[in-house]
Amino acid sequence: MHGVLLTGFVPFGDFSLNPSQQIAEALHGERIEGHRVESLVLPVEFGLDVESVLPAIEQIQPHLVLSLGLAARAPCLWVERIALNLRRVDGGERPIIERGPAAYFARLEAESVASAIRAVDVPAVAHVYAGNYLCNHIMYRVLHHLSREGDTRRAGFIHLPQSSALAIDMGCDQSPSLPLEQMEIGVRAAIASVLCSET
Ligand code: PCA
Repeated sequence: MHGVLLTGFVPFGDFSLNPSQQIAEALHGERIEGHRVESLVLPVEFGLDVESVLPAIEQIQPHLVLSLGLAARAPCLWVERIALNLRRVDGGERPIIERGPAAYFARLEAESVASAIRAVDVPAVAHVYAGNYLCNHIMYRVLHHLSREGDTRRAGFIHLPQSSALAIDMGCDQSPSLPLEQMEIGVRAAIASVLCSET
């Protein structure tokens, strides 16, 4: 098992851009700590997201699956600790996997990854859980997939704030933002820290 599968999402809702897509695309083909990054951009639609990720995990057999998404209210990069077995549906919530485990911990040390991101001067913290929308869904489904295989591969999720360009496009409302280049540096450092913690 070698390489990194890095996923991002297309823009959704009122957002014209999604920094997770831009960073996934920017890092595609790059080598980090000797591992090639393969990127995949996912639709923001329950079901279609996993339809492309799970086969890619089987095909690429990556050592690390890192997913990225936009959290417009995040004041910095959030390295998510937990994915819940919960998804948003019209008027409520329901389990992602009926009778599946209530939650999975990320297969990375969220505190150390956040600290590695801060070490390159990019604000980041470990954050409790990834919400109840697509980001939590992809994180839960990837962790569930890896647990079913009983393998030791690493996987996790990082939520990104708005990029500066997106914040400008949104009319500079109250939401925080960071320059895209800074977030890209942070994501690269996050990947390197997980890969280095292996060797
Ligand atoms: N953010 C959403 C879904 C896609 C994305 O980039 C989320 O936080 O669930």
